[in-house]
Amino acid sequence: MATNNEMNPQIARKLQQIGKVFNIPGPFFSYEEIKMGNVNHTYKVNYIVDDGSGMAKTKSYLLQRINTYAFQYPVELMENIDRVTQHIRQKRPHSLSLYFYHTDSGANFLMDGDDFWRMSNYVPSVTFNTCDDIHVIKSTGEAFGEFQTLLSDFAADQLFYTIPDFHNTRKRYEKLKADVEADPCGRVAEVREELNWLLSVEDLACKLTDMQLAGELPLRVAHNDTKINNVLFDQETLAPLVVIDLDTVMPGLVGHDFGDAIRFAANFVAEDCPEIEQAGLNLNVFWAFAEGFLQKTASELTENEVNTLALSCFVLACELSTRFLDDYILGDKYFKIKSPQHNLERTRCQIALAKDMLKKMDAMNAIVKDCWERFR
Ligand code: GN1
Ligand code: MG
Repeated sequence: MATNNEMNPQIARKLQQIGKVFNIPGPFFSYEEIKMGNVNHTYKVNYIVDDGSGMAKTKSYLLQRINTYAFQYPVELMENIDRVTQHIRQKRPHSLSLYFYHTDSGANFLMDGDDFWRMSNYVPSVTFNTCDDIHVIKSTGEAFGEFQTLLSDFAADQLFYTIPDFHNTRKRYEKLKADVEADPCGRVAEVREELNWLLSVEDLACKLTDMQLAGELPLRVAHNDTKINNVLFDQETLAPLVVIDLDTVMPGLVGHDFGDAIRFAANFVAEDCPEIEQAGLNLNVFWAFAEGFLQKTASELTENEVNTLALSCFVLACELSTRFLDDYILGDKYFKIKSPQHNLERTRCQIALAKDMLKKMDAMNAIVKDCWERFR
């Protein structure tokens, strides 16, 4: 935890002021920045409260500054989150859930100049960026699968598109091509190899989008950002507690959630690992996640959905490659970067993973089919 000496007094003052607007009781005493997530800024803020018997204890909350370059409709986004969290709380009243605090005027956000803030409960937990414990992976599959089924009776048309065309792979490619033409930072010459490979697989990478537009895959309420670190686990039992990061909960395909989870969790290395020769699909992890996910969802899936689950992993790896590469070409405006080549390294790692998935596609399909037959 940040001590007073390590805290930036200006940030501390700002976070304290925001806490007041959300009527958080007790003296504020510290904060720490949580450096997970590539888009929003997150702080854990700590207060002193009475434990009910006159003794002081610490209570923590999460304060987040939403990146409004990525999320251009933050008010609508927060409305989605209120609806979705309410729906989940009604269906699972005794489970731990996310709660966003409201201001006196009833808003679950605070606009402070150009900054857009929100505040939620803090759940003591562990998260994983990489994990080869197959029990944890299977639980992650169950958690995201259950998230889908909890929302399967929620009217998708009540949700705003917080980022329009978020998983429209065709549009991601079109944007990449247009930005390559413009080449505003002079970086295209250096990325020709990556670009050519991505263009060579364009039709396969856009298969889900094409099928969706042709009405061959149903729209559901999807999480749309199913990295394993968006599931919080109990520190002792490692049971999944709650799915977080609801910014992109909106209509989507089941393959978006399955594919994104796999491309993150089942890579042998982190998604931005520069040693790309080590990147690839860990079939054990794939299998464990598929078991958990299909156990929860199999009975609701259509045959087309099942037949495209393995492919969706390749699709999501390619789609994210186009996004990382596009951001590199535009001068790193969207994703937070830790080094000048970070977005290019991310691109290369996702491409290496996608190539390996192509080699393992038959095995991936066999696993999905077997799970579906057992759990449907
Ligand atoms: C972003 O910030 P985070 O980690 O929740 C991004 C995802 C990408 C991911 C890649 C809204 O997610 O789509 O897959 O980075 N979220 C948004 O790490 O663009
Ligand atoms: Mg996210």
